[in-house]
Amino acid sequence: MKRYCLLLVILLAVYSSNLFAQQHMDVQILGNAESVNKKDNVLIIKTKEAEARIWIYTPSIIRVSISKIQSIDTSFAVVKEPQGDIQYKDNDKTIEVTTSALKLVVNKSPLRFNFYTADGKALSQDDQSFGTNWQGSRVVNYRKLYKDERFIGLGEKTGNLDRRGSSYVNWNTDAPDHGPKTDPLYETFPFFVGMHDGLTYGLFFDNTHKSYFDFGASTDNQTSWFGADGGDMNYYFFGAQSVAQIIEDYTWLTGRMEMPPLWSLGYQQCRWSYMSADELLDVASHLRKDKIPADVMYCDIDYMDHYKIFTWNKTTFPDPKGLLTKLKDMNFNLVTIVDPGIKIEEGYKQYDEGVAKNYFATYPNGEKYVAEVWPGRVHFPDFIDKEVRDWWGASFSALTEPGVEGFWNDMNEPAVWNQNIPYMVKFGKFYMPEIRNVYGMQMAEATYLGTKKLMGNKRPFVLTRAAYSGTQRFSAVWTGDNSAYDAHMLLGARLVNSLGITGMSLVGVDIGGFTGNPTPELMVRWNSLGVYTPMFRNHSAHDTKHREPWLWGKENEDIIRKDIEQRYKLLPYIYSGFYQSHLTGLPLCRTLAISYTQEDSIYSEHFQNQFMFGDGILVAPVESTRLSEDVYLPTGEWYRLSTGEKYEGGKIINAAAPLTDLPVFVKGSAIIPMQSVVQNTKEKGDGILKINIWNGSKANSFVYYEDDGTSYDYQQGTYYKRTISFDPGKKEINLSAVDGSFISKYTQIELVLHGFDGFVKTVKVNGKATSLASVFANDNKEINIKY
Ligand code: MIG
Repeated sequence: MKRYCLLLVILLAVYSSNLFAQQHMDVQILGNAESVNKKDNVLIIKTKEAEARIWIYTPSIIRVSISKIQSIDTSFAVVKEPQGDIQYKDNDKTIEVTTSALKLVVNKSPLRFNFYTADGKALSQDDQSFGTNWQGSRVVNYRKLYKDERFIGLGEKTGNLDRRGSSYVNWNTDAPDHGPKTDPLYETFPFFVGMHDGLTYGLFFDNTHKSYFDFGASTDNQTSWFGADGGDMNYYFFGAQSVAQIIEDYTWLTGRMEMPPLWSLGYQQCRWSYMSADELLDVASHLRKDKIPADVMYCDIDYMDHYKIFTWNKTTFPDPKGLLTKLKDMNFNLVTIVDPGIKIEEGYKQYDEGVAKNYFATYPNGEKYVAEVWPGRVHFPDFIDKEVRDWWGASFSALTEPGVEGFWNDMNEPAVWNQNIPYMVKFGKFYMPEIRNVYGMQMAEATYLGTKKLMGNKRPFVLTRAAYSGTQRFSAVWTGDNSAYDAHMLLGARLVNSLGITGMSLVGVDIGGFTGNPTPELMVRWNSLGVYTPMFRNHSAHDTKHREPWLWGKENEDIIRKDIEQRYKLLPYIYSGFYQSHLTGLPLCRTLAISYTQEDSIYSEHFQNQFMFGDGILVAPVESTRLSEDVYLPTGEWYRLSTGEKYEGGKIINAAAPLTDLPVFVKGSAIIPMQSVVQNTKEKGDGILKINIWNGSKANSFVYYEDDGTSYDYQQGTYYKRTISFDPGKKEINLSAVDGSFISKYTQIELVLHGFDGFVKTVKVNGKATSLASVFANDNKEINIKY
């Protein structure tokens, strides 16, 4: 008994000493302003614990950065500098910074940041008690949560369109088998749009550490907050009063996409893996034989020699150049995969060079970090270093020389078996947790800039799985390993739309679902949604059934073909849509929250997957098991694309949704340029551009854009651009004079009028009566059409 008691006493002692040994990480809250100074274009406010700096980037973008230590001010995302000086009023208790669009009122004691519209309406404010604070190196900003405040954004995040009541972590992660609620996934976009009281604002937290967002996920909805494990409280506040303008401002700051190669917008056929050149060519020929329009074939990891990046398997892919020539003859482009892990093997070029030049990640003592991925034991290149990026970029000659023009960057979270890269692993001077979220983006940058150099004036296509804000400058993204079930298809639509808010326009999901096997119905339905997905790729995992269009029975193949044909008909519209992304950052797939921000129904779980595909088309994704579905049509006039049936918006309608006809609607007054079916983007076609206009009560216009689809000449003015406008009041359609020196590949323009009263058979073109059918595309002067 005595012994027993002693043991108890010892145990208790050990337990309590542990308790006391535990260190509190006290919260340190940003305190009172002690000095206010302006240096060049920065306003600097010092408190006892930290220094806050304020810049005006544009009248609608103000940056605030609060740091405890003098940190290096660099960004992977931001490509712009402040455009102007900063003026401020130092009042007794506050400092006011005013622009034509925004007013920032800084409370001095304690230091809190409150944003208003220029005319004084509250947009977003610090929580007055907690504001910005620290626990050790962790920095957090608590904000006031407005009663009806909604939040959208954060890019590739699962969950609902309206993120109110949810919390998220940014920590780029390989997420196979993720479900509709899994978090985090592969990509980090710490940018959201907040909305309340009819107002809008945006906030970009440019911090690459592991970060956190909480949109009132706590009881009683007390605050919303965001923060990171390290780094500064460094954010850009956007004050534009429309979601579209906020996206335009955000992509002004973080950059916009260049024009993608036209071929990348066609149908893409992928598989993990086509195991040999012969198998790949068989599939390509089969697509042609069955007249399924297609542009792209893929090589997944098995084309390599033992998964060594920049090599080809000599047995199964013995003649890369021959393969590429055969594909080219069939008008196919090839995309090959590359992973970041470099196999540890003496005699392998990239390994030897990387070791010799010290290009790989290390432990703090300089020893190289070893991980295990597909090739076995590997080292990881330090893509944060420009010299390493240049070296990586130049290595692509092994792929560009035989003629590859597309480069798929996988596993760049980076993924390793067991997912646990020690926190002390260093990439140059950075520890892994500081740069993990930008590693994939830096690999994509290296890939894009390197292949662009190797390919001369041709546009490479780059696709990456991991990403950070700004990735749109270099690459397309896809949403990783999705699964073959309906809820995942709907999630895919939300992910694509959410990525659009954060600047990523060229986005895809694996059509059909990567893991698992879709039912034929799901395959058909998902393919029909793929038509309206910016990047249209059919892809599947090695242990699943093949997914090519002819494997679902003749009837289903016919539906799949017809849908893919629809994609090709829409290409003139889609390409013009990407031109819009290039110019303004507005994505091709737009959540309804962009244009119908104030309509409550669009945020309901039932309608949140709907989106606009470009300016004029509304798409309602429908599960494969449902043959009719409730659709919310926002305020305005709408037509069903397939039937021409007209609807008054601001209402819920029940839409027929057979597998042959996904509910797709066109907005009244929409202008949609289309073409006849072609088998691929290189096929010449019949030379007719079909400008479809749907009747409507409002005047509308559309910028039609065309260029050679492959080179960078458009940056020197070699494009064909004209504004098409429709004015129902004047009964007039106008094509502006052509801007740019490119000669359109179309020789005729056919006007196709939908929903117009009576028969519009003849029109007056520049005053002369002529048939509705045709005006000349190569008539570069203004064309005025009276109907
Ligand atoms: O460990 O390259 O998400 O698209 O097919 C899996 C094989 C590695 C993951 C990618 C998937 C690709 C697969 N990859």
